[in-house]
Amino acid sequence: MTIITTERAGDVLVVISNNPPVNALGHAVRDGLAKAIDAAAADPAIKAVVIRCEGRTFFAGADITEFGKPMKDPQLPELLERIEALDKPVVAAIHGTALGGGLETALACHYRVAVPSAKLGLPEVKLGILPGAGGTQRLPRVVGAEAALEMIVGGAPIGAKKAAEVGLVDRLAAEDNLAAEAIAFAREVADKRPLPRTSERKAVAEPGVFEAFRAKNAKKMKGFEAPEACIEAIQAAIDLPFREGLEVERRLIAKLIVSDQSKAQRHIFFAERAAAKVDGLPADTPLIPVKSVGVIGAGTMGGGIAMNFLSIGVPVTILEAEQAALDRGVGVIAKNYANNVKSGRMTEAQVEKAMALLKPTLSYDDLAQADLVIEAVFENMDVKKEVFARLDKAAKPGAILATNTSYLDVDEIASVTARPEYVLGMHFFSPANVMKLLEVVRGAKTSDSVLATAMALAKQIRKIAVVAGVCHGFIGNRMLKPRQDQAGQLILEGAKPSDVDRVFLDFGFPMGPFQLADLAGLDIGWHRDPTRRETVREALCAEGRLGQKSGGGFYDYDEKRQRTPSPVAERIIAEFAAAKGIPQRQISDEEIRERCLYTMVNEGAKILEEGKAQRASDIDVVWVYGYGWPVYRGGPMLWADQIGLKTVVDGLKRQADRLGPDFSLSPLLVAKAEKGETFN
Ligand code: 3H9
Repeated sequence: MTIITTERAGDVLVVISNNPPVNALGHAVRDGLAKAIDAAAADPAIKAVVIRCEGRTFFAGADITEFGKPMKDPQLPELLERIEALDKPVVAAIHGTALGGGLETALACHYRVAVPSAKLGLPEVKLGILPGAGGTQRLPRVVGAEAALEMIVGGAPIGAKKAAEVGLVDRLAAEDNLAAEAIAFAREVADKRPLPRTSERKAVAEPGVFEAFRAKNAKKMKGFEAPEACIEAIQAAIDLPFREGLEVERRLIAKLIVSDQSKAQRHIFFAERAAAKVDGLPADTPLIPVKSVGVIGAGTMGGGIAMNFLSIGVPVTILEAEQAALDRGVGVIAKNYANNVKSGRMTEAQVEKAMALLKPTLSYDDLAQADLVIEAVFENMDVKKEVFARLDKAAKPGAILATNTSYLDVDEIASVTARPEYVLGMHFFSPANVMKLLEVVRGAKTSDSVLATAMALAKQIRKIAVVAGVCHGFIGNRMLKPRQDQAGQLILEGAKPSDVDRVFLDFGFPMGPFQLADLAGLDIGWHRDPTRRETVREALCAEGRLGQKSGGGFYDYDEKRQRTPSPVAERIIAEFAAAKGIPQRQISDEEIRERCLYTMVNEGAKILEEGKAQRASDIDVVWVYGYGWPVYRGGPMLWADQIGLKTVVDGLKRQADRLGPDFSLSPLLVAKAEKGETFN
C-alpha cells in the first residue's frame, strides 16, 4: 500500500495520507510528504497544495512507537519547515483529531480548513514530553500565550468551532465535503501574497499570564517534569525570535524524551490499550447485546454503577431491600447529576434524560428483563450467595450476572447459580461514576462471550478495563494488602502516620495510607465493640476517632478538614505498641518506601506467576487508574523495572526480618532480578 499519494485537482496538488489506524507521522509518511512538497515546488503548473488524510482522522501525532529509536530522516521539524517555506499556499484539511505532530503539521501549513466535529490539540505533555516539531513556537503565535498554555500544558484538545473562534482554523467545511471545500479554498488563496507563515508572526502575552498560570495549576503539575518545560518553551516563543525559540524547544524535548517520566507515561499509553486485549479471546467472539441493566443495591457503589449506564442512554432498574434505602439511593444519584450540571459537565436536558431511564424497585421480578445485572450489596459471602441464588431465578436465561465484589471468590458466588458461565466480576472503584478503572474478573467457568461483552461494555461506559483472575482482592486490593500491613506495622515500630504519608506524597501519590483511611472512615467494617481493641484502628474507633467525619482519626482535623498530626492518636498508637511489647525506634524514609512499595511489587510478581493478571502492564494500569499511583512512575511493575529488580529484591531481603510471617519472596521476581530482566 502506498502511504502517501497525490492527486491533481486542476492546479491544486492534493496530498493524501493513508496510514491506518490514526495516520501517525511515521517515517514513510514523513518521507512521502517531503517528496510531495518537493514535487509541488518543482511543478510550475501547481499553484496550491492541500494535505488531507484518509480513514478516521487527520494525523494524530508523531508515531510514538518510533520514540527511543534512531529517527530516520526527514525529521518532522525539518519537514514542517519545508512545508512552511514553500512559496505556494499549503492548506491542511482536518477531520477527526489533529493531535501533536498532526496539529504541528497543520500549523506549518499556511491555512487550516476543518470540519466542525474535528478536534485539535497538543497532548504531548501527557506523554511526558512537549510538542517538539515547532508546536510550542507556532501555536502561541496563532492563539496567544494564554490559550497556548491551556492547550500545551493542559494537553486537552479543543473543538474545531472553538479553534475557528481563536484563529487556529481559517474555515469550517461541511462534515461530508471537506476534500472539495479544501480544494476550493486553496484556489481562492492561490494567488494571495504574502503567504501567512506562522513563524513570521509575533507571539503575544498579557502581563503576568505565566505567573498566573503557574499559580493556578501548581497542584496539577506537581511532580511532573514536562509541564514546566512546556511553559519554558512557550515563554521562549514570546521572548525570542522564532529560530532561537525552536532551539529552546529542541533542547527541552531532547531531555524529556529520554526521561524516566516520559518512558513511564508512554508505557501507560500503550498499557491502557493492551489491557483491552484478552489473550486467547478471538476478536470475533460474539457479544451479548446489553440493552438494559439491573443493579442490586442502591448504596454509594450501586448508585455510581447505575449512573455509568444511565449516562450513555441504557435503562437501569435499581433494586433495594427497603423503600427508605431505595429513596436515599435515588436521591444521591439525582444529587450527583445535579453537581454535574453545576460543574458544566452535563446539561439539564442530559440529566433529565438519564434520570428518566432509572427505574427504582423493591422486587426481583423487575430484573427479569435485564440483559446484565450487577450486584453491589454488602461485602459478605453469605449475603452475596443469597442474592445470586435469588437473582438466578429472577433473571432471564442468557442474562449476565456480575458481582461488584472487591475481594471475594467469584467462582464460589457463581456456584449457587445454574449458569456459572454467565457469571463474572465487574469490580468498580469508588466513586464508580468517576473512577476510570474496572477490574473484570474472569471466573473459572465464565464464557468467552460474557467476558468479551463485559470488556466491550467497559469501553462504552468509558472505563479502562483490566482482566483479573479469581484470587483474594484480585489485582488491586491484593497488592494493597501488603502495603497496608506494612504501613500499620511501621507506626507500631515508631514511625508516625505523617512520616508514612509523607513518603507516599513525596513519591507522587495524591494521599498517604493514613490520610486515605481517615477520609474513608475508620469505622468501615468496625464491630462497634469499644472493649475489643485488637488493632490500632479499633483502638481509635473505640475512642470516637472515626476519621475526618468525626474531626479526628490518625490525624486531627479543623473545620475546613485540614489535617495536623494528632498527639492523641500518637498516644493511642504508642499504648497499643507498648501493650504488644513492640520496641520503638527511628525509622528512615527509605525503610518506609522499601517495606510499603517493594512488597507491592513482590505481590504483583506473584499475581503474574499465578496467571491472575495477563501481563505486567495490566497491573500498572490498575494502579495508575484505580489507586492514584503517579502516572509518571508508570505503575508498580514499570517502576520496579526502572529502579532495577535487583534493587527491589535486595531491599526486600534487607527488610526480611521485619516483613512479618506472611511475607515470602516471589520466585518470579527473584529469577528475573538474577537474570537482569524486567517485567515490561
Ligand atoms: C508527538 O506528536 C510528538 C511531536 O510533538 C514531535 C516529535 C518530534 N503513534 O487510541 P486508539 C495506536 S507525540 C503510534 O485505540 P481511538 C494505538 O496504540 C504524539 N500509535 O484509538 C492503537 O494501537 P492498537 C501526540 C498510535 O480511536 C491504535 O493506534 N499524539 C498513536 O480510541 C488506535 O488507537 C497523541 O498523543 C501514535 N501517535 O483514539 C495522540 N496514536 O490498536 C495519541 C494511536 O495496536 N493518540 N496509536 O492498540 C490518541 O490520543 C488516540 O489514539 C486517538 C484515537 C484519539 C488518536
